[in-house]
Amino acid sequence: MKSGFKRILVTAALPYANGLLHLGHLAGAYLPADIYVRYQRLKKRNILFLCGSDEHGVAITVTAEKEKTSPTTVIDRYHPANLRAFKDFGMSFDNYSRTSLSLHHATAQEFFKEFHRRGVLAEKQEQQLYCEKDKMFLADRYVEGTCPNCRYPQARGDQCENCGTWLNQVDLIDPKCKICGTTPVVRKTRHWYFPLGKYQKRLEEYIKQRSQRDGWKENVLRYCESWFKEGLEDRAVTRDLTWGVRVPVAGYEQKVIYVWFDAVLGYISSGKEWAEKSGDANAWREYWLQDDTKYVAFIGKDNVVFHCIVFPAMLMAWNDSGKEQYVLPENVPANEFLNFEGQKFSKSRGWGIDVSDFLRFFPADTLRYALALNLPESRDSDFYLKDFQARTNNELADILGNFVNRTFAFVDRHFGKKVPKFGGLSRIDKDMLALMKEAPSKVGDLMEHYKFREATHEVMNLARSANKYFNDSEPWKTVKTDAAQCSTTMRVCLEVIRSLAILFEPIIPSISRKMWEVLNQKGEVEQQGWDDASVPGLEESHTLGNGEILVSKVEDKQVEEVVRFLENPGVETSPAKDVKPVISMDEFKKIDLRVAKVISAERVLKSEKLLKLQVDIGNEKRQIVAGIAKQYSPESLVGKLVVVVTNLQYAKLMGQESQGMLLAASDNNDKLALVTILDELSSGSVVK
Ligand code: B3M
Ligand code: ZN
Repeated sequence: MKSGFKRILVTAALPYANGLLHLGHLAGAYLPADIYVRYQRLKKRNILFLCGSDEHGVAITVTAEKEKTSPTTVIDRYHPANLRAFKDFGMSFDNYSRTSLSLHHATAQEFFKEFHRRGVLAEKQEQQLYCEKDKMFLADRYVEGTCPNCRYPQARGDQCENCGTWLNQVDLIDPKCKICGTTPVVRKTRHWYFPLGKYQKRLEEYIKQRSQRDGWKENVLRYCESWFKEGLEDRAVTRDLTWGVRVPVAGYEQKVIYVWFDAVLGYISSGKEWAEKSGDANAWREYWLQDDTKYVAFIGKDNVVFHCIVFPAMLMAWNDSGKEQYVLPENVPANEFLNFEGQKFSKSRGWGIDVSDFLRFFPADTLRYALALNLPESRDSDFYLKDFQARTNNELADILGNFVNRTFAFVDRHFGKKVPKFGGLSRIDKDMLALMKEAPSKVGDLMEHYKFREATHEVMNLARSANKYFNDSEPWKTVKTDAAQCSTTMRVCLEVIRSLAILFEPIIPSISRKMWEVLNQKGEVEQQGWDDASVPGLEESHTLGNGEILVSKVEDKQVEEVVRFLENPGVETSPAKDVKPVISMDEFKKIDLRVAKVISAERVLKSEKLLKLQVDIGNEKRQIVAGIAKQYSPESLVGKLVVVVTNLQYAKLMGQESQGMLLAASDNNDKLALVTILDELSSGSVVK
């Protein structure tokens, strides 16, 4: 980091909560961001890492319509699922928020109101596409057509995902309504516009200055230049939709703020939420409102215009008020796209693999490593399962894993698991230590310049050299002929393992943790100092931990299994039968479940199946008739704590009223068991 900066703020694009994350997402923004942040933490920099779900916009409502459910149900399904996938992948966000929070709505409205009040926004009546059949304006993804820029046939109303152009929907060639497929007409509607054009000069200056200062990527600069060349235009920042942040202006109650206008502010809201959670509601200001913060925004290439042009312009507009001064991105290291087995990831064509599915087959770190070496940093790249297998087996297992294992096995056998002492250093030892010495600054420099592919190569190169050093030193010979030399060799090997654990931590944190454990070092590897990896740090005679397999190889049959899964995902993913559609928490909360104590039980006359129970549900007694006579004798139930649905409509079974329902589980073979409460609890306790 250049001097002058006192802290770092990192954001990674907020993924839409309208589907599951796939490997392409990881390679675009998330893995690079996480590697960068973990590296900076080891450098002991004051850093905040923010992300969250983007839960507005037509991306969400279209999915809701397709799944015949509500937008809330969609975001309540995908937000937790994606949070989980990120966690399993080892993402180390300080906060993962969601834009449906009222905290965020307030932030977005505050910006909108301020711009409106100061006359930054202009109201205009313009032509928009309107579907006469669906009787609505076709905002954003509700319309598709051919991109006027690159001729991609499925460009969306607001953006072409192929060339990244931010479109004006009326410019689409041959537009079609996404709901019914008919050709829309143009109609006038009123919207508020953000005058991007007015900011063009300042934006050009801003990008020039920052790119000189922090070295922006060529691909990002090219995108920006082409927009500037076209000339920036006013953009509508309201939409004729019901899902989103309400426009806080009289007469606009029926409209919402354009999703991109609220989404970028989601980064700020995520900071506010983080601050609230951390107990100091103002803590976010330290990062967002000081110009000695280095703000780095990680994104995929399709988001460049919003982060390099729209967001900075919005922040400039805010800062012009003289109020708080928001920090603008110092860099926007956008990646290109990752393809899967030679083709674009595509949800609609069902091509690709979700993070959560991939992680059912293989550990996160093997994926992190393979992706890190294959990041689409300057051009699109491809993920092939065969490559993944080769990277895991030939590099992670055969180079890193093997080096660590053979070193431990040797020290275990010949030095009783104790760190041997440095004897005299011969040439080859000095050379190895020199490589170790220069690694942190060499790799660190690449990290600072967002070159994570090369950084990963460099760290593995250190392991590669260490393996060669082990071979060339022939400790299996010196152990018999030159004990001091053997001791030096093994000490050097162990020191390199310690360094590798630190240097690999940003890339493969779980494997690093294991290495740290095997070395039996104090504290966590992520608490170490990056630069400490350049010098020996082990204590002589320190006892090592137990060796363990660091990396398992990927077998051919595992790859075949994934291929089979990809060909037929349904078979693997839904082992459970009778899976019901997802419901929201609100829907679940409608069911009143309570702990009930069985007071008495008897058979229902003439019925083989039914028992009639009197139960205590706290403030009242209920009679319940349940089909459990085959499994339970009446006596065995008295005194038991069971779970009863207390707000179900009463029913009559064999002439007996049942004032609730017992919860019971049954398997496919009609075996049945009552749901009971393990510990003593008072009747009427709520089950949730
Ligand atoms: N949700 C688009 C995307 O997922 C959008 C990013 C928002 S970043 C503020 O690619
Ligand atoms: Zn295009």
